[in-house]
Amino acid sequence: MTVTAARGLLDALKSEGIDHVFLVPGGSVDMFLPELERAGITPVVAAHEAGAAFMADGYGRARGLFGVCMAIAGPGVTNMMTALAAAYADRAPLLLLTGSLPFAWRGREAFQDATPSGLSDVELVRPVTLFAEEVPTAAMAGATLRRAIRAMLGVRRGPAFLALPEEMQTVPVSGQYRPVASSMRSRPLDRPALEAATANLGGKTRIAIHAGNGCVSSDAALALRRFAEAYHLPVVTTLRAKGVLAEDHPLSLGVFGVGGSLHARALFHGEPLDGLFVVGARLNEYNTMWSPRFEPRGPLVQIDTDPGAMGHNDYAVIPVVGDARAAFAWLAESPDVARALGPTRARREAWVTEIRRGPRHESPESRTSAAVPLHPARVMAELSAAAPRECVTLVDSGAHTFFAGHHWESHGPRQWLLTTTMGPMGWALGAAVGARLARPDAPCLVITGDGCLLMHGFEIRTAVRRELPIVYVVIDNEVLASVYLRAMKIDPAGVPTTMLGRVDWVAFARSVGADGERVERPEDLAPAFARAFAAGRPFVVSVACDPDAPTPSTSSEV
Ligand SMILES: Cc1ncc(C[n+]2csc(CCOP(=O)(O)OP(=O)(O)O)c2C)c(N)n1
Repeated sequence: MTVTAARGLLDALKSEGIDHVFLVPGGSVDMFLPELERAGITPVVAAHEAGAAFMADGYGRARGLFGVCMAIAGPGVTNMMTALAAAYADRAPLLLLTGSLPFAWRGREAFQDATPSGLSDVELVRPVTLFAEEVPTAAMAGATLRRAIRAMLGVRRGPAFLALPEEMQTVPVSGQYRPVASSMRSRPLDRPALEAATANLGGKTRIAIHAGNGCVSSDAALALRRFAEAYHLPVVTTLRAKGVLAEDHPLSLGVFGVGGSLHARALFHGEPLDGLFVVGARLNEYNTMWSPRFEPRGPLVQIDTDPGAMGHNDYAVIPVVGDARAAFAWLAESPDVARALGPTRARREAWVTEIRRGPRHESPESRTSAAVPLHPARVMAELSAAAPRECVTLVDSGAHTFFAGHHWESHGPRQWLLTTTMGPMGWALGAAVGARLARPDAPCLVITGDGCLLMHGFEIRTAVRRELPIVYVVIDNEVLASVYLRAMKIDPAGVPTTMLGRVDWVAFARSVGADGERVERPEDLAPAFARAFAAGRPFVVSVACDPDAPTPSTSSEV
C-alpha cells in the first residue's frame, strides 16, 4: 500500500505499540496532523512543549515501552530540551519527531530555520539524545525510524530525535515496516561471571539485595521477589525503584539513599555486610550517599546490562553484565547458590527481624502531627493510606520529593515515577497525563509543590481536555521550600528570593475546568483525599503546609 511518508512513520509507530503522541502543533509538522487519527494514534495536545515531552516520558515509563512527542522545528524543540535532558540522564527512552525546512529554503534566512543552515535542531539535541538525524530520503523514513528505536532501547537507553523534512512528508512511500521494539527486550546474562561472583557465599549470613531501576525496566519484580524469598534476603531499593518489591513485604527495608528509610540505613549499621547484590542500580550519590559503609567485607556483586554502569565511585565491585530478571531467575534456581545460602536462611530471618524491630521513619511523631499549617509528613502518611493500592504515583521536584520518598509506601513496579538525575520542576504534572493514558485502569496521583505548579500547572488543562481523573496533591507552603530551608541556614538575606506568596490553587484548578479543595486542618485530609479519588476528573487538593518542616535526611550520614 502507498501512503505519505508522514503517514508511513505514524503507521510504523502504531505497529511498534504506540497509541498516543504528545504534541504542540505548528508549521513544520502540519502534514502529520490529519494522519494521526487515521493511523490509529490519539493526538494529545499539551499547553507547552516541555509538558508534551514530559507526557511522552511518563507514558514510556508507565508502559515499559517508549513515548513519542512531536513539536515544530526551532522553538518547539528548544522548549523540549529540559525534558530530553531529564530523560537522557535517567536513561528513559523517548522519541521526538519533528519536521524540517524544505531544502530549497535553507541558507536564505527563512523563518524558524532549524537545519544546519540556521540554528540546527540536530546539533542542539545531540548531547541529550542517543540518536539525532534528519531522514535523508522519504523512502528511508521507516529504516531511519528503526535505527532511532534501536538506539533508544539499546544497552544504554535514552531519547532519540528524528526530523522528516517538510517536502518529504507528503511523498508517497510503499513497503512493509518491520517493528523492532519488542525484539529489543531480550538481553543476555553472563552466566559464568555470575556463577564465579557467587562462589564464596557459603556460611555468610548478612547478605542483601540493592535493587535499582534496571529491575523495573527488565520487568524483574517477580524474579526479584522469588530470589529474596527463597533465601530470606532483605531488599533495599533506590529512590527510583521504590516499591519494585512492595514496601509492606516482610523483606522490604525500603529505600536506601537520599530520603531513605531508617530500616535501610540500619542494614548498613554495625559490621559491614557479608555480601551485597547491586542489581540495575548505579552507584551514584542518590543511591549510595557515597557512604563507605555501603561496601561489604564480602563480595559486592553488581549486575547491570550496561558495563559502563559498573564500579563507579571506587567501590570494589565484581561486575556481572546481564539482565536483572535473568540473573534473579538463575540465582533462585542454582543448586550452588542453594548450597551456599540455604543453611544460613534461619540466621538471616533473625537478623531481618531485628532490623525491622526498629523504627522505619525519621521523627515518627511527625506522621501524626496535629500542627497547623500542616506537617508534610502527616500529609504523606495520610495520603499513602488513602490512595488505592494499585495507584500510579508521580512525584515532582522539591522538598516534597523527600517527604514523599520517605513517608510514602509503594506497592509495585512502575507505580512510583520520578526523575532523580536532573529533577526538573513540573515534570510530574506533564508525565502524569502520559502515565494515565498508558495505564488507564490504574488510579493516578501527582505529588507536587506550588513552585512546580507555577512552572507547569497549565498541563492540568490538558488532563481536563482528555477527561483524565488525575488527583494532584499540592504541598502548598508558599515558598520554594528546598531552597528556602537552605537559605535560612546560609544567610537570611537570601530568604526573600525563595518566597512565592499565596496563590488560590483551587480557583486556578476551577479556571482550567478541574475541581479542587483546600485543606487547612489535619482532620480534613482523609475526607478530602477520598473525595479527590472519587471525583472521576482532575482534582487538586491544595494543602496548607509548614515551610519550616525539616525534610527527612538528605545527608551522607548513614
Ligand atoms: C527547572 C528547575 N528549576 C530549578 C530547580 C531547583 N529547585 C529544586 S526544588 C525547587 C523548589 C521547588 O519548590 P516547590 O515546587 O514549591 O516545592 P517544595 O520545595 O516547596 O516542596 C527548586 C527551585 C529545579 N529542580 N528545576
